[in-house]
Amino acid sequence: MEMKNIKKVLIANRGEIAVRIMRSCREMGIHTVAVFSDADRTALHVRYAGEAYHIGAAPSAESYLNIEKIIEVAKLSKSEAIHPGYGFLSENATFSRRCREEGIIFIGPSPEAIEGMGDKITARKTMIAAGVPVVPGTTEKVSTEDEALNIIAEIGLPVMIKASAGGGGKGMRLVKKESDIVSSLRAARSEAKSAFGDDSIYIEKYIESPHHIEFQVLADRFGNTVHLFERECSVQRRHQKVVEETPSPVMTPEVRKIMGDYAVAAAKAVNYEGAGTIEFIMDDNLNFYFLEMNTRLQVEHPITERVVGVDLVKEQIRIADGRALPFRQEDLHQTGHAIECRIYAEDTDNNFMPNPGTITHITEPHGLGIRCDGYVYPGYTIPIYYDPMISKLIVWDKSRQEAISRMKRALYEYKITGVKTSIKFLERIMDAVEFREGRYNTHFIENNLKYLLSDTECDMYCEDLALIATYIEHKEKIEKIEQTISPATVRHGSDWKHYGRRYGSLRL
Ligand code: MV4
Repeated sequence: MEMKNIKKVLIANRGEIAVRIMRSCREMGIHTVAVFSDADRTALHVRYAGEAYHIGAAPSAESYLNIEKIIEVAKLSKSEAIHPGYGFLSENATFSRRCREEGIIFIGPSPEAIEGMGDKITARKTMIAAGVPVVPGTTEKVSTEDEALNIIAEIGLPVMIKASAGGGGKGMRLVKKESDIVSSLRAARSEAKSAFGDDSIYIEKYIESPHHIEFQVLADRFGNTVHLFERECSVQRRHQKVVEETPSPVMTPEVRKIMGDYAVAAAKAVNYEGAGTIEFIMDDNLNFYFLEMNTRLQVEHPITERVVGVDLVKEQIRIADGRALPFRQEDLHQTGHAIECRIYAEDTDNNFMPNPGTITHITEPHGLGIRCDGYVYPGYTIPIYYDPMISKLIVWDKSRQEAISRMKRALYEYKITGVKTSIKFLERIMDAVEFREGRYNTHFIENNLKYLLSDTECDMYCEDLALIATYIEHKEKIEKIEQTISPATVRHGSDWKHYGRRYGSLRL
């Protein structure tokens, strides 16, 4: 692929996303530069890159968040561009601006677009002006308690009090009772002040039991903006996504078209360039509202890549290099169904406590329709300093039901020892009736926690049943054999272990 300027990219990140980005660079003939902390000397992204530079101590504040150090390495290594991945500096307007000042291409949006969407009150105003539906609520920041009470009287309880500088669920307060309004307001304000250094707050009507549906967008600098359809991200726990899928099982072609057009309008409203995500919440009647925009590549981007057939990282790099999008909206279609499971090193039975440590053994799933984006290897120690995600397992098949079956098969094949993982928990999600029928919202995990956490009665029953059945079969075989052939054959007669495993793992 012919490039204009970008011949070498510094990846200002670690873990699976650093490896993911380098893979696309390699296919494009672009050299890669890794940066690493003390905790990541032996990490895969360091081994994979063409060059690697140490940038500081293990805590991210001293390494992956050190803007000046990373810029220094970009210059030293003669990298023309920096890809920030997700998390860390990916939505940091100062970083985007410092890159611009230093003549380094930031593979992401302008500082103005990051700031415009980072401030949620500003984003709401911009969306209202662009005609994009937002949740009913305030259009300006709420300064006084009287103001808040008047607004709440108008829109009615329950409401969400949100920090303008927040996002992703940080600095939110749900208010159900009139007597809680003033105290929640004060708590939200002081929390926002200490967390973000900005106590601006706004109020929205609370949408009960919503779906989280987001639209992927891509925009080049020539005014071409397209969407790559939706991702259903309602399977989440404490604002941490667990399973994502596309298409959304609740979406209709009509609503998809309307929401897609709004997603494009939202991106255009901030002169967006690059890859971004427009996040909506949707109620059971398919009413939807803009919530926020994520101005980065997202963790769950691979399901869109699989169903739409676009390498989002390559497009990000091409856009940042000043090239036009190679497709128009009418060229893009969804084919089949993709699901992603996030595999975490965590103890699901112990309040999902992170469980970093040394991987002793790992067998990843393979075969038709499977993608496993990871970064660990046998003997690797998952550091305590960062997010404990081990990998993302993405499957594709023609239909949703087939994709679920394939995910179950892939999770069955996935073996990790040394750390506790969320694999069993994910298997139970795939078995849950509400999930299988596509009838779930953002409360799915909390509503089904008991079933999802422990070995269910059904599991126990089936395993017991399998044991009893194989025992009976074993006895019958022995009896038969004793009647007919010599006793020496008996010991080969029954494969109880095989039967037990088969019935147990299929949970019939
Ligand atoms: C809401 C809401 C209900 N009503 N706003 C959570 C993350 C942040 N992006 C906004 N969030 C929500 N805002 C109103 N007016 C419910 C949530 C919400 C949520 C949204 C998306 C995905 C998961 C969620 C889990 C709990 C609450």
